[in-house]
Amino acid sequence: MSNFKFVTAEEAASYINHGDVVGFSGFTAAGSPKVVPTALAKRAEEFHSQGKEFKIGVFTGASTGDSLDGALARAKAVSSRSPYQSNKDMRSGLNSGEIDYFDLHLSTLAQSLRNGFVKRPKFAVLEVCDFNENGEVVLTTAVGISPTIARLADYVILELNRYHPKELAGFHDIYEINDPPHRREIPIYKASDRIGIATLKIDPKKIICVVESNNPDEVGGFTPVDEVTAKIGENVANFLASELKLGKIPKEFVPLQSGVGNIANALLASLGEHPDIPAFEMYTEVIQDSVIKLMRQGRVKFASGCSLTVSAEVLKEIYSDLDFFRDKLVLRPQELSNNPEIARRLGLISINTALEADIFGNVNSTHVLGSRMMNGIGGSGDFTRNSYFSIFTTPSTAKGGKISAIVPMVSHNDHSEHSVKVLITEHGVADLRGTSPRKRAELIIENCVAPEYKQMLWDYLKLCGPGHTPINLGACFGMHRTFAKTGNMMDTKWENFAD
Ligand code: 0RQ
Repeated sequence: MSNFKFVTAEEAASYINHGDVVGFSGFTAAGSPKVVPTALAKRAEEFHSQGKEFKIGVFTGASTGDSLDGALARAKAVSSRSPYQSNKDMRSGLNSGEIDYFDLHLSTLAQSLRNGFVKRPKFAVLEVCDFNENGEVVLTTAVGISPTIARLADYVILELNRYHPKELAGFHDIYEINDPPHRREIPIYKASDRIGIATLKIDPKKIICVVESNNPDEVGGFTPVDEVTAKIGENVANFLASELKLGKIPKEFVPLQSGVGNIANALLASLGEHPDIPAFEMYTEVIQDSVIKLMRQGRVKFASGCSLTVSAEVLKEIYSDLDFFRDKLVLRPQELSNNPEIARRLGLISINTALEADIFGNVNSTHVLGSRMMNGIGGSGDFTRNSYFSIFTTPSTAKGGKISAIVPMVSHNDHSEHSVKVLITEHGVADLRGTSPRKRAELIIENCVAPEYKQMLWDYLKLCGPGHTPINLGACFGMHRTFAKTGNMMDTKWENFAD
């Protein structure tokens, strides 16, 4: 029997007060606590109904499930939030200005907390599947920032989620890097290297209570591959196969990083099917359904990640055959899964999704029309700048063709032209390596833009004067401004904007 105090979710939530900063485990909806944050949202609503304030600061690994971000945002219980979210209620809260949201590269959050650049959490709420009296806990489907918040927080609340089997012990590689000036190299030389320990060691005196639960991760399913995502996947796979043939990728191949979402899931499936691409390894942050399927087929040999962001069916499959996956999967803190040093050393090919790209290869991953936050930069910047080479994919249009994903100038810049090496849409590939801005513009318009927007972008280019980077300052946001006015970029008339 445990010495730790078992309490209800409501009692655990009652320790947390207005103004506190709370760090939660998890990365995406995988491994994030469920019952404590929901009880916390209820507590906030009770306070609000009595006319009292109740808001907390929230740090997580990345996005979370609805019972965390959704419940807290709907209860208006969040004063600040970082680093990445994808919940519609949280998104509304931060876009309305009600929640102070700040976005940062996911690999940097743990050190920002340690350095005191951001507020230190008073509480850490961690989802675990096992623990012992010494405070050694087994995390569940993600590691995220758990090692750092468990060490920095004054108090730790464990959410013991019995949905996850104790046998997950051994899947995690827990390691925290030293801070400067004592930092050394991180001794990961291949995706499958393990450098830490399997459990997270917490000072048992800080564990104030344990709450039992039995809830699955709230990972949404993936939409089936459609014509556009299939074509993007095929273009990426053919491009990598030809790079391999040309000797620009070592014949043993290099590990892949792939982003989050439906496109990323679909394109991995295409890579797996390509006959000229050898079985490969992943060094990535989010391990999605397609990776597990490819592992079964022997096409993915090993996956190192920060989270198992898989659908309920796929998680069941993993849990029913843990021994098969034990030597093929490892979950690490995001400080390691997304670490620039390791991305550069292993020579990752990074593949992430853009919201929009411009004709020079600058990429916007985060803001709709320059001002509305979608999810956050996530790990895309950690990998893009430090990879062997970086690829961005995007469908060439959005909102039924009313938006061209390729524009004269991005309305927000997350990844500059210096880091973006290859742009791929369903129409083709623009290999931007070693090209000038003028050449880039030609390659992108010719190869990647949707046919209905091609002439519009060629016409834009004609409006641009001389100079290293052709630009018309009056017209460069003409497509965005037209969309804001009429709801359709196709209505753009350059004479309304051009200098
Ligand atoms: O809107 O949901 O209303 O239909 O944006 O677009 O095409 O479904 O793409 O789900 O793969 O997400 C960049 C957001 C893409 C994601 C982003 C609208 C479109 C749709 C979603 P609806 P899709 P995805 C590692 C890597 C940043 C973090 C990252 C992301 C919705 O990939 O968050 O890369 N990336 N992390 O209609 C206006 C445009 C648009 C547009 C698409 N140009 N203008 N709306 N949409 N293009 C993972 C982690 O870091 C955890």
